[in-house]
Amino acid sequence: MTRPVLHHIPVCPFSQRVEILLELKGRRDAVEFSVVDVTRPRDPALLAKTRGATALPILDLADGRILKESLVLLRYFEDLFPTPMVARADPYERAVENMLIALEGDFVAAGYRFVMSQDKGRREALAEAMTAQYQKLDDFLSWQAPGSEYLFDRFGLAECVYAPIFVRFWFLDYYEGYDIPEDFARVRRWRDACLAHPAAQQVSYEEVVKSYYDYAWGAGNGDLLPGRARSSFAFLPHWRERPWPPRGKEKAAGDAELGLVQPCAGAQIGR
Ligand SMILES: N[C@@H](CCC(=O)N[C@@H](CS)C(=O)NCC(=O)O)C(=O)O
Repeated sequence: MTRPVLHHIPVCPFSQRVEILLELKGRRDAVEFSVVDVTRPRDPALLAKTRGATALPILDLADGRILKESLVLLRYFEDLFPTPMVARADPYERAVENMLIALEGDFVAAGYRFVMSQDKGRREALAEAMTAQYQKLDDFLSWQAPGSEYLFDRFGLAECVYAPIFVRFWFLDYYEGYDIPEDFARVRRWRDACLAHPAAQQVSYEEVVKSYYDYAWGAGNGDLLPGRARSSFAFLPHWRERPWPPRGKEKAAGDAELGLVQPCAGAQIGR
């Protein structure tokens, strides 16, 4: 049987959500994960599947049917492979889980806005906006699950949603010197438990820092920064072979300093 294909950009947090869910179900191999090179023009065949939109991930069910939106995909796979259940079975508990998941959009947006900002004068306000988001999560977890690590007794659907975002927000540590303030111990404990879970180990700190260099200088999704010929999202040279970029946002680095000079033909592609 042909496997469904999940098309996603490199280091995509939204596709990692699905990867974690499948991992928890022992079904990681049920889906083919296909990385799209966002530094090249989009393949017209893929554009046709997304009806002209460039946003990914999309799930191609290999029979002409397409699904998108990571939260929708999570619920699709939860229904398709009902055991073991990752979401809560009890209707009340599922509603509590969904209340926490409902906070993810603003949380994600605050972190990306912060890392992509080039305006030093706004740094404090953006850090405060990020902290306000963590405060909301801290308050919610202190209310619903004061004594545990996760929202419930195990890593569940809410953790699938947030863990990849906590992973991406390592870029705030490296480029903005920002971490969750110590006062918010409950959300720190949750974040640390999510990051440590064996099912959420697909992406390393090093991969995030090196790949998201261009985001920290204001260019997302493979866009090219002035004076640069290669994006930090380029497949080659592989991120492991590149040096660590300069920390912070003091001085922009060029392709050579980032180890992004075009390698010889025939080199290997992939994670
Ligand atoms: N709400 C979407 C977000 C998807 C999204 O923002 N994808 C980004 C990459 S991580 C993207 O495709 N950006 C490129 C674009 O929009 O053209 C989801 O949860 O799946």
